[in-house]
Amino acid sequence: MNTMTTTSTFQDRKIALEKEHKALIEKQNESQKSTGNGIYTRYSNPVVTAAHIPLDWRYDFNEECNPFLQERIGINAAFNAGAIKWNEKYILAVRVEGIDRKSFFAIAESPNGIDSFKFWDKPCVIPQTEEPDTNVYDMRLINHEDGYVYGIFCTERKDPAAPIGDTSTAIANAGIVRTKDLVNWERLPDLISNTGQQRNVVLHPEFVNGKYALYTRPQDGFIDVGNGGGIGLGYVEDMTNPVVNGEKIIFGKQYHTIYELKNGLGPAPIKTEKGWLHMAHGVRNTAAGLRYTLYMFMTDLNDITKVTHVPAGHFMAPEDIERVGDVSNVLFSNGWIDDEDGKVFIYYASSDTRMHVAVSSIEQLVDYVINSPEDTFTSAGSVHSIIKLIEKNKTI
Ligand code: M1P
Repeated sequence: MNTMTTTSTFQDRKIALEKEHKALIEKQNESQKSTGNGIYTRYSNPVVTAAHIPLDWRYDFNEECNPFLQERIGINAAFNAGAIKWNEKYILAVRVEGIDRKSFFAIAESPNGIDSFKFWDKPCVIPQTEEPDTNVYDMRLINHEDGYVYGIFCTERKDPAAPIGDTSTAIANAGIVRTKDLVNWERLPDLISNTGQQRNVVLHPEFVNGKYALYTRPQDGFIDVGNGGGIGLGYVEDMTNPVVNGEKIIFGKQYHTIYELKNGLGPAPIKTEKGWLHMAHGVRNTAAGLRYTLYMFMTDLNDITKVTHVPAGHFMAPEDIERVGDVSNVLFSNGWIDDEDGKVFIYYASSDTRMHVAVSSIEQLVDYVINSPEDTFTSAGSVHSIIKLIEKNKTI
């Protein structure tokens, strides 16, 4: 072995890697310069990517063991993050996916919500139930009025009923953890519902008639929702025995909409003076595969089962580089932060690959949800909405 060469390779690579990583973490973000739609402003750079993962999670820095300074543990993607404001910091519970395809959660924090996201020292350690999770992903962080921060995520295990030779059919359910410090996570039993598999389960932040209210997304199969689907709502008496009762679909899938094939709630809703503000994803099929876009709706403050406003179509769809990734043409969001000054940081992932931020405000979002025309479900209806707007503009 040529010691001189390997030593210089190791040192040079270490310096270069550290420099590159530091520059990435410290890179400032800028709002996009286009006029935009007046509803939100996108920021130019992704806020978290696989390259943001700390180097010591990936490299063995002992020169004797790793003379070429090879990456020993590869990270494939960093996406679908839950979000919360915590001790004045903007926190993301990121779905980090290794090159071994396993996802796990890791906390990244930023001082301003738009850049400088830095991961905490180690990924989150999620205790197991008696039936270990094969894969976990898409955690929603909910600051519940009971004093706990809940993390509701998808847990996936191989379907024991899958025929021999079928090595991919799985069963999805909602896993539940809670914490008071975002470091120590108490695992509670997985959700118990009688409506099939579950993904995109979200806890409402307030008690409803003394009960925990959970938004669900029942589905018959692992990918296909089948006869299931839609955003459901059910009630749990005790989160340590999370049996969902009275589950009802409050927002179903519908023919010829952006949520024709399936939908699922994003983060926990935000309470506003006009109603609960919701963001969800809608999925439709195309010749190029599934297309995931984000949409918004509002529910009644006194009856959270009642949808009061739904602007037609998507609120946000993949653009430019967002269109491409491991699962292309996907926008997915399970985290937002409503700040004390009324600003809203919308954290969204593109194409199951990276995280972005767009900034809006409660005022802008409520205006959008209440004053945008609803879907008429026909082309003639869409034309009617446009003509109505043109005529209105003529009166100015
Ligand atoms: O690949 C797109 C998304 O697919 C699933 O979402 P849903 O259950 O609504 O179809 C999830 O696996 C999600 O993580 C992923 O981003």
